[in-house]
Amino acid sequence: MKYLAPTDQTTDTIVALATKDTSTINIIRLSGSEAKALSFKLTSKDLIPRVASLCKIKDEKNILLDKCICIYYKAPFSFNGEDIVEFQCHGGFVVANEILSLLLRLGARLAEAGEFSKRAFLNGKLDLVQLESMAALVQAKSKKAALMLAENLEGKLSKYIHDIRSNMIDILARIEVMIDYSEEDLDTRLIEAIKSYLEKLILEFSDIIENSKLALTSLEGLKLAIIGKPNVGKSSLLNALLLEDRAIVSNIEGTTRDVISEYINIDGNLLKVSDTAGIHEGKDDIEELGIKKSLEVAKKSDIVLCVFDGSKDLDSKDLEILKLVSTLDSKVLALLNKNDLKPYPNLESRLTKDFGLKTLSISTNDIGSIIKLKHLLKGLIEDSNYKGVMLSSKEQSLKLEASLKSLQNALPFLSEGTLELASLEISAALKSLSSMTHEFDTEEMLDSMFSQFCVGK
Ligand SMILES: Nc1nc2c(ncn2[C@@H]2O[C@H](COP(=O)(O)OP(=O)(O)OP(=O)(O)O)[C@@H](O)[C@H]2O)c(=O)[nH]1
Ligand SMILES: [Mg+2]
Repeated sequence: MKYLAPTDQTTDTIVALATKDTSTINIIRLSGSEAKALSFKLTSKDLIPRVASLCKIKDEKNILLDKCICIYYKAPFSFNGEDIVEFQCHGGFVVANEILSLLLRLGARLAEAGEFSKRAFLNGKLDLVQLESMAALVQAKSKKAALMLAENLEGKLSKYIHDIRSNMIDILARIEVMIDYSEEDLDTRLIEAIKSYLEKLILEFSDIIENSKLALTSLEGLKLAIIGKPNVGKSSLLNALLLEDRAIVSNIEGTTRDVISEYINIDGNLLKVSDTAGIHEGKDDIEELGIKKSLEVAKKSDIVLCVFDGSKDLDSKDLEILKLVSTLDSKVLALLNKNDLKPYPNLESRLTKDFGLKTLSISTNDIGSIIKLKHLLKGLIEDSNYKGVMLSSKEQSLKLEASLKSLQNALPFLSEGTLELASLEISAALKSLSSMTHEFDTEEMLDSMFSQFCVGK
């Protein structure tokens, strides 16, 4: 990768604990021009780059603080392009803090939040996309999101943006040259080629934005709501999914009054599951409030499990709920519970054919059907076969949307031959796209223009 700026040897040497002090092993990171010299004061060892050395750490009074593994990364071949020394010391509260204090006494400064990464950005080691991906990776609550973020950290999205930027710069340079031609001399084949490239980009960008939606939601963990009329077994289902008696279960209608939420892990994907109050005509204000809350939770959920009593016919309450479900944007799965009882005929086919719902027959008492349900949920969470580029933050999504909009605006101007206006829109598209990784530099466009064309004017 191109370096934006050479490593600034005059920056402070910063230090921080990279792990929680409750870990069994703690890592202290020291970064900056003095890192190597400071590590020598602690270890009395001339550390060899990228070699793990077992070192005794002693303080100014020669008191042994710890025996730990030290690794030296020589600039610029480190995470942030500076000299870095990592101390892998013993865990717990005391040892790491003693070493940290010693380094501070010897002249290092406590790093501010994100300062190691900021230096990585300033030294051209990571672009904005990679920084955002790294920050999100630490927080990711789903396997799919983590895999996608790891790819972006490796540079998948950055490369995609970089390649399109180069093409857009090239297009802009060509348009700038054409602007000076008279209308009759316009290269219509070139304009057509530019139009079809922009149309392809518009489709690609829309696809990326659409396919990134679920991935972006799954960064925070998906939300699942269990809804249905009273007594169908919603709370029993929550307990079965959790493998514990979290919610009160009884055959009295309206047992659950408030929303109960717990997290479950489905094959590496964290899912926030909410059991809700049975939806029906409430008998009192509190029940009404509970039902209102249930509906709100259902609306905000990514997945809704709509539970029915599979041993009984659908009644007016079920039909009300089915009407509600048809208005939701969430993925809905209809569960026919109590399949240990005699099933009501044709219920499954009615839900499938008349209401277009995916169904599963279960019993909350039967672990086999809960495993089947978890399997189906895994499919819903990881449903897309999309293998293209994924965005790793909502900000990136907004920037790509802005770029897409400008490209759409450029098309009619190209068709009309009003190239100045087309150029303005493509520049705006380029600017939005560029801001995803780093700021757009007009010099780049000029370089491209002057290097490729003999303008001669
Ligand atoms: N036979 C059978 N009974 C079940 C099953 N699941 C739940 N039940 C029973 O159905 C009754 C209602 O269960 P809950 O889980 O409290 O139902 P709910 O939908 O949460 O009810 P509300 O909180 O009142 O809305 C209880 O008596 C459960 O034991 C099942 O798979 N089979
Ligand atoms: Mg309940």
